[in-house]
Amino acid sequence: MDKKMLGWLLALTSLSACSRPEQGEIRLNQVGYYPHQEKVAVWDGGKVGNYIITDAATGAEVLSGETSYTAFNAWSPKERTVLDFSALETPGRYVLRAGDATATFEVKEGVLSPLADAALKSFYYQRTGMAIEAQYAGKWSRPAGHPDTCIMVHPNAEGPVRKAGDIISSPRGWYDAGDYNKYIVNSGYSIGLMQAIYRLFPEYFAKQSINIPESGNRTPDFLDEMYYNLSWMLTMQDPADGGVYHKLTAPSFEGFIKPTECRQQRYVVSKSVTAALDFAASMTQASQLFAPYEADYPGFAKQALEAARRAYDWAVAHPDAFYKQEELNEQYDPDVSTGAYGDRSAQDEFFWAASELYYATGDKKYRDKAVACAPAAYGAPSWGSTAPLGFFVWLLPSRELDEADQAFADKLKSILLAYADQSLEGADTSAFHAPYGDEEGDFFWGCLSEKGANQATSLVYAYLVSGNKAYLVNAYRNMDYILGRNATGYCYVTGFGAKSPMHPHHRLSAADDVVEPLPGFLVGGPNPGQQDGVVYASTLPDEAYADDVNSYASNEIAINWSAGLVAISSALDALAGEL
Ligand code: 9MR
Repeated sequence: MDKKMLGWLLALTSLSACSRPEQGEIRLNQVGYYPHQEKVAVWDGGKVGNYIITDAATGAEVLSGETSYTAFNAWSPKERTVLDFSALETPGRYVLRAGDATATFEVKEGVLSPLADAALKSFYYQRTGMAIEAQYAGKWSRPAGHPDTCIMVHPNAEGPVRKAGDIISSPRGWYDAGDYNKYIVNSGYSIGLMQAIYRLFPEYFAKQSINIPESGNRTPDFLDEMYYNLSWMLTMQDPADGGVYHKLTAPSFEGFIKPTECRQQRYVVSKSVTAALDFAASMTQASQLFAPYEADYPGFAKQALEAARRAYDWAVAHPDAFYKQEELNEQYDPDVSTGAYGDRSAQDEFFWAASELYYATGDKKYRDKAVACAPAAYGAPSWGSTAPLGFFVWLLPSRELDEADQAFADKLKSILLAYADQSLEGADTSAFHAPYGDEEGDFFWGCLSEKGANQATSLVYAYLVSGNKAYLVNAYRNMDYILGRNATGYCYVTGFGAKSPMHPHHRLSAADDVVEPLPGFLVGGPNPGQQDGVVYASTLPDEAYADDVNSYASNEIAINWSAGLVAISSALDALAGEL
């Protein structure tokens, strides 16, 4: 081959190398962006050149730009490149093209409204003891299951009057998760988190309509849905001493059968200090929030506060009554192997309950307890860590405080803001451009809600008490992560986005005859712990996720995780005008 030909050949090869598009995938928020929201996508495939955005209908180019930065996570060999197209503010449907990939997205006012509605509606689908009718549930209608009118008092739950084997009625309420049991700790916490957000944006919730049987009454649908579970919770209090049963459960988890096919006897099981306090705190909130709705719920506000005070007093008298399933199983039959929601400290529950009771009643004994139990640091709320809900009641923007209370609230505020500042560290240059998802510790059982959503809700609170917009911007970033800008490319809410979970560990979804899972549920998310023994496609912390019905450690749904989704999607939808 002569030199000239060799030159041509070399030129040709380099030309084709240059024009070969980079291979990778685009990860973005599959639900969409508000017009004035920061808009970022991530190129998952190394470095990439420029991007272009075209109108999905006409194909006309509307924006092109250069990539912003590339980043790695310590645990992953993958390099990611961030594309910022925030300049695009005109509502519409668009195609983003980079390298060899395209992704469609939407820019829209009210873009999270359908998601916020669906997240709240997911609680309706979880209702026990009533038929879920087609006019509200469409193809997901089902007959009533678990009436729970013949519940046995477990030998470990005897009280001054009720004895082992007695039968009580404890109907209504929500199924906890993928299983069919009802747990007070998780119920109280879930309602508490959602009601904390309701308090911030009552006008937002007053307008919300989600087509449930109570939609025609004068009470916001949000409160109607809370009441369905609160009314069950009231039945879990022993009238003789005010103590609250930890859970209502079958001895073991049911198989993947329909609610109507379940045959196990159900029991109320052991009173506990954490159940009593989560009950007390959420009932106290409810007593305030339902007060304007006496016409629909006569007497409930008063009843809720009385029940709360009694449960709180029981907790004060039994501060060490922790639920210890294994120890109980050694002493009593039948053994119970369902969810434990066990805890080793009730200080955070005391702080939350006492804070709520002080706000509702002004009684100083609650204030003293709240001050005594106040934590020195802040972490995102979860079922086992309820102190943040106490912060929220002290820092309620509409609340008026005297000087001493203001000084205490200011201390809490500085603790919350220190957490918020720390959360933001590195977020601007992280691989997925969000505070969440940049640390190995961000991935565990239930992480998407307990860290992703609840860190964002904490940032929303930090924004409301400080006015610092950076907190708000970063709250939306976590939502982007949950809705698709992440390492697996899943939009982790059922029924939303181009790629979402189809096989959640959810008995109601798996045992019905509908292909699509019930919509509006946020799955647990990547969890390198893999406690379910399922083989996941990847063991990298942020990719250890399996859309597999057996994967209860990464792909279950649960009311506390839905509560996190209700909280953040509603808050971000309510605050979009402030972007
Ligand atoms: O959310 C709970 C998680 O923090 C625990 O690590 C896990 C194991 O104890 O249990 C989770 O809660 C489950 C509950 O015990 C039973 N219903 C399903 C819940 C979600 O997996």
